Amino acid sequence: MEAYQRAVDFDPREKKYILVEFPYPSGAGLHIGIAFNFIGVDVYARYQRMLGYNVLFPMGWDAFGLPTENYAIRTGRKPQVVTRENTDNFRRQIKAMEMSFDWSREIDTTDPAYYRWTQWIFIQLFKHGLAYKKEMPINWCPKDKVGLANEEVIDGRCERCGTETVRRMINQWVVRITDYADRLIDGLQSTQFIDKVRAAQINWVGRSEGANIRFPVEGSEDTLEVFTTRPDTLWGATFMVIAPEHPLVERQKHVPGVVDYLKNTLKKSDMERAELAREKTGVFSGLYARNPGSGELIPIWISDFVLMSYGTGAVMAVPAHDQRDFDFASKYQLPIQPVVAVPQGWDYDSAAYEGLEGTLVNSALIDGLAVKDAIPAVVDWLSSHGRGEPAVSYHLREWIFSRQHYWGEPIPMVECARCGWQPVPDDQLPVLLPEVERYQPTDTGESPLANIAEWVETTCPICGGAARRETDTMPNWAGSDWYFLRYIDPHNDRAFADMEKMRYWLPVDTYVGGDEHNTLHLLYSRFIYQFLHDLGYVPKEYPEPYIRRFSHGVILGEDGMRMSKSRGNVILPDELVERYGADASRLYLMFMGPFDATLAWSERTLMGVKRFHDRFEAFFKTRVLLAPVGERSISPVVNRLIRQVGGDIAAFKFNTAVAKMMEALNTLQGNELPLSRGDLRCLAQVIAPFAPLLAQRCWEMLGLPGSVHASRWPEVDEALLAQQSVTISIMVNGKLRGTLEIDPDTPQEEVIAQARQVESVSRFLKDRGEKKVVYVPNRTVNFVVS
Ligand code: ANZ
Ligand code: ZN
Repeated sequence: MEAYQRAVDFDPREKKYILVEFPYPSGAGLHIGIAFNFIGVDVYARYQRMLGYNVLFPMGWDAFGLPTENYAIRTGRKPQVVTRENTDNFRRQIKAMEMSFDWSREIDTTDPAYYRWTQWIFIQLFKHGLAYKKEMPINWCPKDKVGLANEEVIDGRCERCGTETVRRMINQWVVRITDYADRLIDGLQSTQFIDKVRAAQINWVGRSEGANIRFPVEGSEDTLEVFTTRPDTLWGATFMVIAPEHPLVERQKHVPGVVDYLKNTLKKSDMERAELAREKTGVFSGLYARNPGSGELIPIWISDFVLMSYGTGAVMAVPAHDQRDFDFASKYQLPIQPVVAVPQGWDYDSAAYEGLEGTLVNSALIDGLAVKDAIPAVVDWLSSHGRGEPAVSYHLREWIFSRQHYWGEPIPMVECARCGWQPVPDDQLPVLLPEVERYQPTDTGESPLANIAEWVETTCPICGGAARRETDTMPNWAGSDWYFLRYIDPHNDRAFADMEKMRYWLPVDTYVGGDEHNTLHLLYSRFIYQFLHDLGYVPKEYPEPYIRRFSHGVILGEDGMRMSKSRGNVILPDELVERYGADASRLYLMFMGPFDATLAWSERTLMGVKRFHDRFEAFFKTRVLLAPVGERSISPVVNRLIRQVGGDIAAFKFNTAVAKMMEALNTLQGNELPLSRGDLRCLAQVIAPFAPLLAQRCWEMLGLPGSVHASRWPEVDEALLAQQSVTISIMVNGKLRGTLEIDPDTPQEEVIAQARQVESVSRFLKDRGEKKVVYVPNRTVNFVVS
C-alpha cells in the first residue's frame, strides 16, 4: 500500500470520509459491476486527496450469509475457510485494478473481533426494550423441513426442492425499528440525499395520517375500530372488512364458510395479500356494525386483502371511492354509495372515483365541504362524540432479527427458567460461533447450533443456574448496519470506535452503493446510528451518519442482457486486466457512460479507449524528448482540461471527464501546440485518478520525485484562460443588446443563463413571452420574444 492511501486520524487537513458499500465476497469473484462502482468512487477519492483532503476510503467484507452457507452444505467445507479464500481473492482482484483503499483499516464482519461489537449493539437494543421475542411467521419448506430466508422463496416455492412453502409461527427476536419511524423521516432533512434515495426512505417508512373510527358491533358491547386516511367518506362506508387474524373472527367460526375461508388464506404472505390486482376473496362474518355517520347497519366481511399488521386490522369499506373496496363490492354485490360529487359521465363500471379534489355530498353535516376541509370536520365531530380521533399509521414493520441458520453472528442471549432472557455479559463477548458437523438447519427449523448440547447448555449470568443459549443467528443486515463506524477505529478492543476519532471522521461525506440498498440497508444503518446517538455512543453533534448518498448503475453484457454464466456474456475483471492492463480497463469502465446508468459492454469502445491510453503515453514520451522548459503551465488547452476534469469528477461525471481528455489529446496532437514541462506535469495529474500507473510513469518521465497521487491537483491559470475567452453578441429579436465574455465551449445552458442576466439585455426580456432562444456556439445568443 502506498503512503497516500492511508487516512490519518486527527490530521489538520480537512477530512473527507468517502464510503462505498462493502461487497459480499462470493465464490464467483468480483463482479465487473462492482468493479465499475468501486473504480468510480476510487477516481473521486483520488481526486479529493489531490485537492488536499485527508481522505478516509476504506474497504471490508460483508461475509456472513447464505451463499457461503449453502456452499458449505453442498461441499462439506467450513464456511470460515471458504470465506477466507473468497476474501483473499476479492482483495487480490481489487488491488489488481489499482483501487486506493486504506487497507490498514480492512474489516470483516465474520471476524470475532468485529462481531463482538455487532453482538454488543444487539444487547443495547435488548437493554433498551427495542429487541424482544415474539411469535413471528417464517417461510417453512414442509419437504426439506427447513426455515427459508425470503430470498430462498421463489414464487412461493422452496428454492431447493420446488415444494410450496407455508408460513409457520415460531418465536423470534424482533427489533422495534418502528419506534424510530418519525425520526427516520425527519432526519432526512439534515442530509443531502438525492430525491430518489430520499423518496425510497420515506416510502419505506410509509407514514399515513388519518383517523381511527369506532363502529359499534350490533348485538354486543364490542366496537370495531378502523384506521382510515379518508374519514370524510364515512357516509359512503357500506360494509366493513376485517383481516382473517382479527380477534372478532375467532367467535364467528360457526358461521358457514368462515372456517374454510381461513384455511385457504392463512398461508399467503402479506406481500401477496396486499397486491392490488389480485382477485379479492372473502366471506361474510355473520356480524353487523352501525355506521356512526349514517346510522345504518352494515355487514362485516372477512377478507385477506386486509392485513392484520397494518392500522387496526379492519377497514371501513367505501366502494365508491376506493378501488379495492370497489372490486370487493362488485364481486359480492354490496352497495356502492358515492359521497364525493362524481364527475359527469363517470359510471361505476370498472373503477372507483378517488375524488381527492372533490366536494362532499350525501354526508349530512359535511355536505358541500371540500375533501380537505371535510376531513378535519368529521374528525372533530367524531372526537366530540367519543367515536374516533386523529391517528397515524406506518407501513414500516418491526424488524425480524432471527435467522435459523449457521453462518451469522450468534445472538448473545441466554434463557434461564428463573430469570428469563438475559444478555451475555460484556466481558464474555464475543459469543463465538462454534464449529458444527453439518450446516443445514435442523428438522425442527432451529439453526444447526441447537444440535450442539455442550454449547447450548450454559449458566445464567444472574443466578448461576442452568440456562440455554439462543441458537438463532443474526440477519445479514446486522454486520453491515454499523460497519462505517468500525472503519474509523478498526482495531479498538475497548469500544466499537473511539469517540474523538468519530468526532473527527463523521459524518460520512459521500456514500455510494447499489439502488437495491437505498431502502433497507440505508434505513437499518440510519436506525442503528440514531439509536446509538440517543445512547450517547456516537457524537452528539451529528444526528445522521451520511451526508450524501449516490447509487451506481448496472453493467450489462455485450448483448444488452444481464451478465450470467448461462448466457456466456460474463466479463471477468481478471481477464480484462490481464489483456488491457488496469489503467485502460479503468478508463474504459469510466468512459462507458453515466455513472448511474444501465450500460452495455462494448468491445469496440474498449479497443478505442485502449488506443487512447497508448496514444497518451506515446504523446507524452515524444513531448518529454523535446525537452520542454518552464515549470508553469502555458497551454490554454491544458488549463481548460484541468477545470473540466476536476468539475466532472466532483459531479461524478466520469464519462465526460474521459471524453474531454480524449478531445484535449486530439487538439494537442493535431496542432503541435507548444507545451511546457508544467503542462506535461498537469496532464499527468489530470489523468492520475483514472489511470494511476500511466500517470506515475509520466511523472517519472519528467523526473519528478515521489508519487503523482500525493501531489496537489494543479491550479487553473485564470489569466491564461481569460486571454482565450470569446465575446458573445447577445440579441433580442435580432437587435444587438449586449455582449458577454465566456470560456470557449462553455455549455449552452450556462451561456444562455448568463446572457439573460446581462443588464442591458434583461430589460428587453422582462414581461415579454420568450418564444425561443437560438445559440450559435461561441458567437451569438438570440432571444426571440413576443
Ligand atoms: C376508507 C377509505 C376510503 C380508504 C377511501 C381509502 C380511500 P395507506 O394510504 O396505505 O395508509 N386500510 C386501513 N387499514 C388497512 C389494512 N389493515 N389492510 C388493508 N387496507 C387497510 O392506506 C390507508 C387506507 O387503507 C385506509 O383508508 C383504509 O381504507 C385502508 F376512499 O378507509 B381507507
Ligand atoms: Zn437465572
